[in-house]
Amino acid sequence: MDYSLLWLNRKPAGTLPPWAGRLAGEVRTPQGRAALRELEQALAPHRDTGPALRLREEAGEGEGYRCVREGENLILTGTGRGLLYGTFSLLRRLTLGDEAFPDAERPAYPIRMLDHWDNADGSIERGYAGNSFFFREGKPVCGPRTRDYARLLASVGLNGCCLNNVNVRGESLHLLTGKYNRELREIGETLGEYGVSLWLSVSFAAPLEQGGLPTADPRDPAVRRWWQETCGRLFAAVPDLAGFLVKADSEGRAGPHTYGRSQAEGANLLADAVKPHGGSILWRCFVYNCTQDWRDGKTDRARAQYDTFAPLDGQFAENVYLQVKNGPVDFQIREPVSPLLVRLEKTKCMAEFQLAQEYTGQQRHVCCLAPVLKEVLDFRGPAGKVKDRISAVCAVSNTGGDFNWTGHDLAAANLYAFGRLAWDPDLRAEEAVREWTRLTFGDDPRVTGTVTDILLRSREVYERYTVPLGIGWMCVPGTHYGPSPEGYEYDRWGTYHKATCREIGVERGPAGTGYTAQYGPELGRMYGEIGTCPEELLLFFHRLPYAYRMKDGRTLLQRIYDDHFSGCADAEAMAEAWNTLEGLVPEDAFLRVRERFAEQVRSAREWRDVINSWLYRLTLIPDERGRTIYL
Ligand code: GCV
Repeated sequence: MDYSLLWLNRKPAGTLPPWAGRLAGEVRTPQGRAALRELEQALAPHRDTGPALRLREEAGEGEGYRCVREGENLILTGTGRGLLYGTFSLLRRLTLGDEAFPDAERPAYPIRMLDHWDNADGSIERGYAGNSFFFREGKPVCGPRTRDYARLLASVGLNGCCLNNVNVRGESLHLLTGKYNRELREIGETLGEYGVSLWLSVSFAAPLEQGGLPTADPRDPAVRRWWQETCGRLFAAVPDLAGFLVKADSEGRAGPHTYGRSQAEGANLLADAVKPHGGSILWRCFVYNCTQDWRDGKTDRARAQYDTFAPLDGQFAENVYLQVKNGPVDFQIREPVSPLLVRLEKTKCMAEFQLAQEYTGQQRHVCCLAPVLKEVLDFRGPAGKVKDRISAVCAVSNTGGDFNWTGHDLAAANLYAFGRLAWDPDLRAEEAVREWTRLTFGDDPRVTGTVTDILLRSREVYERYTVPLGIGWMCVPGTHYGPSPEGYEYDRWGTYHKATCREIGVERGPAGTGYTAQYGPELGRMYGEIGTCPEELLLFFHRLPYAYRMKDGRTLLQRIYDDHFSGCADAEAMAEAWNTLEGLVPEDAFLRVRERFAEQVRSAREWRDVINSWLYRLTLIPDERGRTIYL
């Protein structure tokens, strides 16, 4: 096989419970059959009589399962999908040697999915793990890898996948129009066997681009008819299709604003068209002015999404989910939680994370994002925790056609942890990471200890040697890899830190852009006052002089210098820690990760030197500890 099965490589071993020797069950659906097949493959049953694992399939739509002991038998009950999740849960627990099966489990959200930014030509926007396995030479493709991908997703509880890039271009535009219905149907069925629904990104301008209409105005009856007819044909031909993902009025893409209409009018147009087919619309909130003038001190990109969508709360159709990036700007290593996720009351929200490490080391650096997911899910707003308020969850996928799916072997932990937390947001980040480590590398405590330690520290280490304190955006424009402190300063994207020789940061409190008010009075006050603003976000919310004293007495500048030195030293230490695992983990994985660490260390040193030297030249304030900073 030219790819790994990741955490599914390991099977239950050692002494298994008596019921594991025999399987029995009447299964009717493709998912029920898939569950039975997984059990047969993993447990290799060898008895005809005696205690058994029995599957009882129920009718219905649910995804939960129940597990009870009857004498020496174990009975697993649920719909086909429920049986599938129950099966993977049992197998995971058996593999980990954990016999305490839960009585019942069900997922926290009905939609738990990955968004692929795959293009029809096989490339992947912000992809760091090879080419697409969904598209080759302009066409969707379905093969053994499609099924194994679905198995991987189902094994961690994920149930959806959007096949193509939200920037719908070129041949991808034809996914909507029938040209690839046969391929889509096949992919949909294959994913569907494992309970994974198929979603497609579509262009809001499709009536113009494909339909030959003069407009895509949501109020135009011909546009409405075009969407309805197109959806009628597509959903009939691709029965596993769950709906559309739409990036509108964003980064040059057309949307309802193009026609003077609201985001709600745009989303509801499509919601009406998919509704008769049981479909839903995932409508992205990533709407902001991307042609800003850096001299304009008033426009604050962080405000844009809330300003656009909050006044529309309650106006979206019931089959619309607003897809909200976890932070207000764009997947930086540290951002506050998007105010939309804590303030919308009458609209279904889907939190969007980014496993593709666009700004977090591009799968050349280890950067475990489980702590970021948890931070957002556990964040408490005025009406409760994010995890209790959202209705769905998704992440930009970090997968591609590489042997190990994620480029960096350790980046697979992000995929695993996202699935586990999407199913159960109460799980601790440490648990998800430890499970992944044990399923991937086995139970040698030297390995699990070292790998989990590397993973759990990695986000904070990356943050220190790149852009601490919430500054963000000091990366190379376009590629977003490597340091460029002023790369985005005079550009049109609205991502400025406005550093001078005296101060750095954008003031977003009441005396500045007023962004903090979007959180409501209590949180707004907390973020708006320098003394109560969490230090890790200080420069996201405030503009401060370099001489500002941090809580531990260091100056702001000294803290930034120190973070770069210590972050880089910790990256070096993580690389050394990995080297101690030679001979304890499979050699090919050891070598691949060692090579990535060499690049991470090189890049961390570059970040340290470029950022520190730039600040030293700007301020002429030396490092209090006299370390080398290049003038
Ligand atoms: C898919 C950022 C990325 C783009 C991405 C966009 C989005 O701007 O750099 O590559 O486009 O976010 O989320 O739509």
